[in-house]
Amino acid sequence: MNDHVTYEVQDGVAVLTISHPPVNALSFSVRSGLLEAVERADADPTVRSVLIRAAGRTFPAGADVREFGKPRAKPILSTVVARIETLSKPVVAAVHGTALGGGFEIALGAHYRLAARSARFGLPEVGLGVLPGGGGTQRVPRLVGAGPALDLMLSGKPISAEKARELGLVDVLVDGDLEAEGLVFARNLAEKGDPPRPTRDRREGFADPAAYQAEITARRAKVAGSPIEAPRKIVDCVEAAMLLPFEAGIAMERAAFDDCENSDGARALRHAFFAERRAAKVPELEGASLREVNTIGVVGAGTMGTGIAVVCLDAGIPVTLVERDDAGLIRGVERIDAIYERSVAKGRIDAATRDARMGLLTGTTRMEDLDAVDLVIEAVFEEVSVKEAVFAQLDQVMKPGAILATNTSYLDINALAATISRPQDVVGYHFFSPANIMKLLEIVVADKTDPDVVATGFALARKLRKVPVRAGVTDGFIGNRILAAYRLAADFMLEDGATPAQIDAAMRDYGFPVGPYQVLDIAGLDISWARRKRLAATRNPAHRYVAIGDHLCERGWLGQKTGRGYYLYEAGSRVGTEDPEVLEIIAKERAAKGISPRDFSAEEIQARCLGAMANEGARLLEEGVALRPSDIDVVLLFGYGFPRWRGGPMMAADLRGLVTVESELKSWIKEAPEFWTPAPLWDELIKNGRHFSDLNGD
Ligand code: T1G
Ligand code: NAD
Repeated sequence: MNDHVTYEVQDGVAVLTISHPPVNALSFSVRSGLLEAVERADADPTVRSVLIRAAGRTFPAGADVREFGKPRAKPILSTVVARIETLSKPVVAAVHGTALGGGFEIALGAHYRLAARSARFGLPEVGLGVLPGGGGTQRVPRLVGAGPALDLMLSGKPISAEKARELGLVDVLVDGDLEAEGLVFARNLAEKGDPPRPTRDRREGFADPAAYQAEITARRAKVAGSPIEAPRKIVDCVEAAMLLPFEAGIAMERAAFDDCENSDGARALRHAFFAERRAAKVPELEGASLREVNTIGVVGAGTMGTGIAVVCLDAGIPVTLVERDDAGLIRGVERIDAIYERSVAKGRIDAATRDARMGLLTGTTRMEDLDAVDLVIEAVFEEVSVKEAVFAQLDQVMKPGAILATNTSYLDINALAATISRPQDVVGYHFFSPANIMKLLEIVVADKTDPDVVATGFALARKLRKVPVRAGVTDGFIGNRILAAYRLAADFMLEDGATPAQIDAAMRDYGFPVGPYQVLDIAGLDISWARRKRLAATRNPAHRYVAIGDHLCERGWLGQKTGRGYYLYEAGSRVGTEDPEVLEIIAKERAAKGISPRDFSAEEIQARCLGAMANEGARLLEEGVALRPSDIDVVLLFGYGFPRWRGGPMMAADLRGLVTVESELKSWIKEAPEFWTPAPLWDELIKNGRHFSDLNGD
């Protein structure tokens, strides 16, 4: 036994309790403690049955992911699970919380499973680029067959205890005291002389071999195109479960796991898992006292204001929505209502929930009605004068200590804060469109922002089920700064010979859902045009500038909303076709600059776009706008569709090799020195044999 696994015999039942907060991850110490305890129970003559349970908030939520990528200390999990399974006395697992991955596999090693009705069971390993490695690919199919087993392993989504009971993965649901009921159950087994029931010997799931194989064939076709190996390995292992002897299946699972564990995809997905959690750890949390946020005001009921209002209402927070006039207000409330109608129609919520949430919404055209709210989120037009006017009004009406947040995409929040009497209460809450869907929330900290205001923002983000990332003030904060660099790299290639379709296809191949020009047409070309016009006065004339986008906007071609942008759109269609007139405009630009067009391979297009993003990321780190590289990755993963299995631009640079990426940047310097010159951070890391991930702080 050790600090993480205790052993106690109660009336003939050996109670093995796992305790390794916060989620009882199956670290080396837990595995070795568990194996020792199981061995002891088997040898202990006073023991007639065994109960495995966990202390704290959950049964083990899986292997300790922090141990991945390192030499694995023995015993490995499948050894522990096998020892539990082959015990000569019946073993009962009592599950509460989230039994995920290795935790679920421990329970499958037991002969009987009791679960709190609120418990959940899942095999999320695919989300980490691996597969169940503790025997799950061999034991689950034995109980439930190929279909449900592959649902669990390929989706990675947890199921409820009821569903697990229905499938035969759980024997008893418990509403009362789980430990007490577990003890009684284990004691009764001994008294009745019920034998161990090794899962490896179960065959309920193989009752219909033809259906089983048909499921395998169908799923194999579905995962054939997966960018990572794990889904294909999962199907192979589940197939083997019915075709091979148990131990051979286990060996195959082990080999498959080892193949995946250190793949780039798995390393990137592991990085994303911890990056998301690390982003919530910001210096302002230290010693912070959170401000109460029980009521929220939203000013501006347009695209963003309405989405933000829905996010708050979904979290059960009363919202006061302010618009300039009744027409704007009615439009806004109708939009919110429509969002909820769609959710009811799709069965995501029921009518009662819709009514309850709409019941928390108050609409007004009077800014004074915000005098009692704890926090206001401003989402009016992206114009300095309009925002300053609104903040001046808010400064007048809002109570002391209230928080004034702006949803601006680009504007200088320091300048905005300086226009009112309480700059310490001003912060940026940069949501992403559609705000009720996109998980990312950039919390932009201005020079005078009070640390409590920042800390309150991070706590609120959790309540709003958003992924918060801290950003400093600069034009476009983290996400839109990186986006601007990505687009500029693309524009340079457009001018030098590529087409929008080629660039978009290459970035889709890389893993983005859509390419940069498709995104522009979806969001509208006018937003970035407005930014270019705003920056024109301060732009260095020596810097390379691509005017193709301007020429399209000057013609009113603003994207899908105008039926053409970089692509042509049939009325009502969201699928663009190549536009010969756009290609002509591009050709004219080249001719005007004396550029002879050249070909770009998909690989070069991807390397230039990723190089540009990582280089801008390095600059953001040097400027202190981003706290750490993994924050930049989280922003791109949750706000810009960056493929999760690539890890984000900074992780992608690490995986590709900093020397490789830096030398590519250097090879493009002559084309636009101000843009392609590598940030000094590259050299610093390379000469010290370090990577961006070494700057993530843990
Ligand atoms: N390993 C290590 N640390 C973990 C962990 C894990 N499996 N799960 C959570 N943590 C840390 C997390 O980093 C955070 O740390 C703290 O616990 C709280 O987590 C052989 C190969 C369980 C649903 O994929 O989905 O088993 O930031 O903030 O929102 O077949 O954590 O406080 O320092 O997420 O309440 C499979 C992963 C592993 C589950 C709780 N298991 N975890 O969510 O808290 S692979 C998983 C989760 C495996 C075997 C295979 C969630 C949660 P810190 P949290 P939460
Ligand atoms: P929008 O034009 O759709 O909505 C703005 C709304 O503000 C309009 O309904 C307008 O009537 C209202 N408004 C203007 N002045 C007002 C005032 N004085 N009082 C009350 N209401 C007023 O714009 P949007 O796309 O929702 O953008 C709003 C803000 O969010 C901008 O700063 C924008 O940069 C930012 N933003 C937009 C997106 C996006 O994708 N659209 C994403 C992130 C952030």
